[in-house]
Amino acid sequence: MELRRPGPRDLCTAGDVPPPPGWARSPFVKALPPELFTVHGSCAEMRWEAMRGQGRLVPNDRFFVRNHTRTPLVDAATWRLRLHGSGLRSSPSLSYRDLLALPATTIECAVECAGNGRSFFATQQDQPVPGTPWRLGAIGVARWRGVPLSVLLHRAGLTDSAVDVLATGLDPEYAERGVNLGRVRRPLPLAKALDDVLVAYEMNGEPLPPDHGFPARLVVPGWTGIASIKWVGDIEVSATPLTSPWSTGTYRLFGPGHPGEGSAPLTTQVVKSAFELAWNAVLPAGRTHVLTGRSWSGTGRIVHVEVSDDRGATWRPVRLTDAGPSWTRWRYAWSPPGPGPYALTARATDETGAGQPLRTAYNTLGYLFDGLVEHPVTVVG
Ligand SMILES: Nc1nc2c(c(=O)[nH]1)N[C@H]1C(S)=C(S)[C@@H](COP(=O)(O)O)O[C@H]1N2
Ligand SMILES: [Mo]
Repeated sequence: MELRRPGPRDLCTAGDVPPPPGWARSPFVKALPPELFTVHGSCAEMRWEAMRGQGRLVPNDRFFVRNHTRTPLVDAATWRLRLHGSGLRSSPSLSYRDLLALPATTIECAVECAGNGRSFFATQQDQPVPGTPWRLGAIGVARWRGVPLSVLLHRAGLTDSAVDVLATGLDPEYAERGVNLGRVRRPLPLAKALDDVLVAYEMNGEPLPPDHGFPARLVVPGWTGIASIKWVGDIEVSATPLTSPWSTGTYRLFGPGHPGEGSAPLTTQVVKSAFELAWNAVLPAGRTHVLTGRSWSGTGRIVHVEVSDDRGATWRPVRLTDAGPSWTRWRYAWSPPGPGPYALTARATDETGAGQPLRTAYNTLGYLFDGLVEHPVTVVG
């Protein structure tokens, strides 16, 4: 299998990862215009105002990117997906054409980084944490088409003793503080792997874009984004439990209230809400503004959303305009009482009763922020 090198069109952005020799400086392939994205090193955050007027799905050109290093350009003609391990009876190796010939399904689902909302630990809770300082734009929803992972595993012959499924990406090895952690990989328990996980090769009706995992990636519904391994080349199925640095050293909750080795590895996402509005938006006074937004959860459909413009003193229910399997869109006609600075807050509840607390319980790596976000807006007379 060969990795193609980016050409001259892959111009330099704000990448902070030294590229392998011969590679362009940019960790990304797609264009990241500033009206659609905020770039944080090798990651690109979606601007929420870019979703106003969009349908249910986040178009591929504005879907956030979370790269540990850089987007590899994988040649589909030589790519193979290898399945192997002590939990399988055979060790098949599939080509891109083999994958496309298998029974496929399409799902609408979110990919959301575990660190989405992380910056609010520092800005709202006075609890600075390391890591990419996302606001709320480390989420995207797409229609993913691909082969259920269960189909691939059953065809390869699962043994009765199989317990864990470890997918590994083809992007460069990742080093942290001088320690090479190897290729990005993370085990999934067999039950989840057989439930609703997809080996996706299409995103919103197009072949997966390079930045989102071409030629194939996992899509793990409801779970933190790290489970959805991009550029997958290898899937190990094991009869003994597997770990990786992404299931032991990170993507757990660490800190007060958690054991020294951290919580169990993160699985499902939490409840969040966002306005489709620029950060520090300026709105004219003396008018009603139709505010639009979305709320979502990794554990169930959103059933209720309300909005406050006075830091939670009073709440008003919003109109849910379209409740889908991924996120729920809503709108609220806001008549600001007068000019001045405001903090707009939305909070949602899902069908399991999970909601959004005033503050998120602190954890040292800043995961699973579900607290109330104060979105700053200025109304000018
Ligand atoms: N191989 C590989 N897979 C990966 C990553 C990565 O850096 N390398 N990042 C993970 C993380 S942390 C997230 S949040 C999602 C982001 O998916 P996206 O870039 O398509 O939005 O991909 C996951 N899969
Ligand atoms: Mo992530």
